[in-house]
Amino acid sequence: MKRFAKPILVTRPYLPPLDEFKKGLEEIWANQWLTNNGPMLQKFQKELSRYLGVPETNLALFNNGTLALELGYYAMGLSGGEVITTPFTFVATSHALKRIGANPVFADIDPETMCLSPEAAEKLITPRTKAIVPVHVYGNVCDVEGFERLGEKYGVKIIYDAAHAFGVFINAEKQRRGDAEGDKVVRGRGEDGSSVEKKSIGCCGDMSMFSFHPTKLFHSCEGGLLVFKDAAIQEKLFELRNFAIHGELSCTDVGSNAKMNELQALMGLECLKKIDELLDYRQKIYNAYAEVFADCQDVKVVPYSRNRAYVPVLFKDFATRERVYTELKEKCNVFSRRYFYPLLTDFAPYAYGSGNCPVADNLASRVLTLPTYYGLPIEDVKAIAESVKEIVA
Ligand code: T4K
Repeated sequence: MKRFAKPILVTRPYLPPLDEFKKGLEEIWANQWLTNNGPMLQKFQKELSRYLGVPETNLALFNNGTLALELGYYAMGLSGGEVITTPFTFVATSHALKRIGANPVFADIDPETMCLSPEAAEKLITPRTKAIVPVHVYGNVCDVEGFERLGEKYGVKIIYDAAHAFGVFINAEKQRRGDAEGDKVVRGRGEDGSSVEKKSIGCCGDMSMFSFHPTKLFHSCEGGLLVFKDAAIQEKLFELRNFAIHGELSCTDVGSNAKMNELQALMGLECLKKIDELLDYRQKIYNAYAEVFADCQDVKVVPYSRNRAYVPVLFKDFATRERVYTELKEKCNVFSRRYFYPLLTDFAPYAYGSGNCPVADNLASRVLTLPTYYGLPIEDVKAIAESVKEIVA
């Protein structure tokens, strides 16, 4: 079992070449403009529009994913209503609902994709339901067609937490919006990781949120992006992210300060230049883990992430998962994470939903996410996988 001299963390952020970043800093210095819808932010928005194939009118950038969700939920009118969501996610998905006075209702997940199950969600729809919030957890794609059907049948909004799904593209013909809004077809990746012509996952449903936190495969130091179907909502979102003030004399709503600043936008622009390489490297890491685990019955690699944002593996039971987590740390100096354990319903603010999601409960107790990031040597990946095999043997 290999013990690494330096700790191997579950993830490390990609950092662009410092000289390139400095050129951008010089531009910011020359502009003497640091935030409040500056030129770097405008440039970032344009580049994201091009990369995702979504018109600029259907995007809004924020200073982090959590506030993007909060203001997105608010703008979609979810306050005071019930919202069906998954307990198998990061707390931000639900915190943002609670903070605008919406009530999260937890439904179980699909045993394969680990994303919210449309069938389980449908059983919980009531006249008070205003929306469903599925999460493309780990970059695994939800049953977007199933949720589209629910949205149409019950007249509820479908808002995706796509925090993990930047760089995920799905079949153009499956997109609700098709080519009607002039979306460009851009480079994406298929289920086997190959490059294909597809369109952004962010185009599904009424709204999607991508997180640009440094623990994500693509980041802007901190940041969040909303992609929405109805361009008319953009003005409201721009208003809400800037206190809902208009000039010096008017304020029309209870807005927040959720503006992305110029340094964040610059980091995002520099990382975006490298996105294909970042995605390709993650695929190589995934392949290396999958190859080592191929002959091991006791470790199941979850294969569904399209962007390989995370490498989740499942063990036969809770005790084995806990042993692997601890021994990797203590014997190998490798820091895996138990994303997403405990379930949200095991946390005090959401304990009212406890016990209703047996599939999520089971998977959360057996899952571990292994280190993956740009630059993690493939031989280290193989050594980590071999250690895991030894621990479970
Ligand atoms: N929805 C979902 C489904 C999400 O997963 C998230 C965030 C959100 C919404 C909200 O989006 P944001 O508001 O964050 O944009 C992390 C992240 O803080 C969080 O962004 C992320 N999900 C969540 C899944 O993971 P921690 O507490 O696990 O992060 P931390 O600080 O322990 O970092 C993880 C590893 O990365 C550590 O080993 C250290 C390393 N690291 C971290 C940072 C920040 C670095 O090497 N460099 C760094 O700069 O929550």
